[in-house]
Amino acid sequence: MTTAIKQSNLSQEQIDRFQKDGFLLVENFFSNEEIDLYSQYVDQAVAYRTADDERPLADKILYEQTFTQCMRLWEDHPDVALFTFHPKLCAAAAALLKIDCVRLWHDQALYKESGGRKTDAHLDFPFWPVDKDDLISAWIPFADVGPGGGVMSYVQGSHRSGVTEFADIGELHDDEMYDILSHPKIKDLPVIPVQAKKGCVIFHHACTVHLADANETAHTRRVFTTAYMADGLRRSIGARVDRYFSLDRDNIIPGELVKGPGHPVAWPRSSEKLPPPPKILGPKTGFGASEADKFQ
Ligand SMILES: O=C(O)CCC(=O)C(=O)O
Repeated sequence: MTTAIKQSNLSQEQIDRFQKDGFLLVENFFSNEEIDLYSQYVDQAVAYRTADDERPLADKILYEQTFTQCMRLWEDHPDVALFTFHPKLCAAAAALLKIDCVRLWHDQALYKESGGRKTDAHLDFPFWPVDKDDLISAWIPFADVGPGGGVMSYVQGSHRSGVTEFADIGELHDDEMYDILSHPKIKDLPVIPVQAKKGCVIFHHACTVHLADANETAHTRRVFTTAYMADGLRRSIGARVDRYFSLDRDNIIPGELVKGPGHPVAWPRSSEKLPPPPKILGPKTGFGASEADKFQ
């Protein structure tokens, strides 16, 4: 833990705040030079993944009107892996979760097009079929995100409310939309908008309720996110979704430990060498389930 705190450059005060609030804005986490370099890699990866899709926003399904999602970019774009497994970022995940070892859960680009709808309020944990909620996301914008540009908001302290209900984003799972902000244990908690400057990272816990505004600007809101999980989590038994691409691919059945090529150790790593990517790739865009066949 102490090495993680040191390598992440976080203070004890920041770690305590994350534990209390369920989210943490860290300004100047990356230098402008780092973001310029990594954003080029992610832009190229997203361009490759979306090259065959010429649909205007209005022709997309509601979920896709929220953002263009490209998951597991590190697997087919080795340059992006430098970002996903950035030692300072992975150490910060371990330090904030107060654990000694984290694995990668996933990375993804979330590009909210100009005119893209709001991101409905939700928490991540019910989307991810694991038995405990020791997971954390890092939300990394490639340019300033200000009012009208898809700003994120977090419900302060909601990760400690005990609420783990599933709230869908843009009818992804065809569920009826559920306004989690009106949940009796959530409705009186403060909703905190967090404007983001280039170079910052906003961390949030898997049980923190969060949402984003629509993108009313003329530009795509380009964001990369990474999620890390405590080593030792198991695939949940009786999860609401029985298919999950990265777990099915590594033959991890309910009750088994989550590990393997799709979920390598992200921190600590004994060598500079990046983990080798899995051999089978998932869908190019979207949340996906067992859709490896769609990749080609
Ligand atoms: O970027 C967004 O609009 C939503 C992000 C989100 O839901 C997440 O990072 O978990």
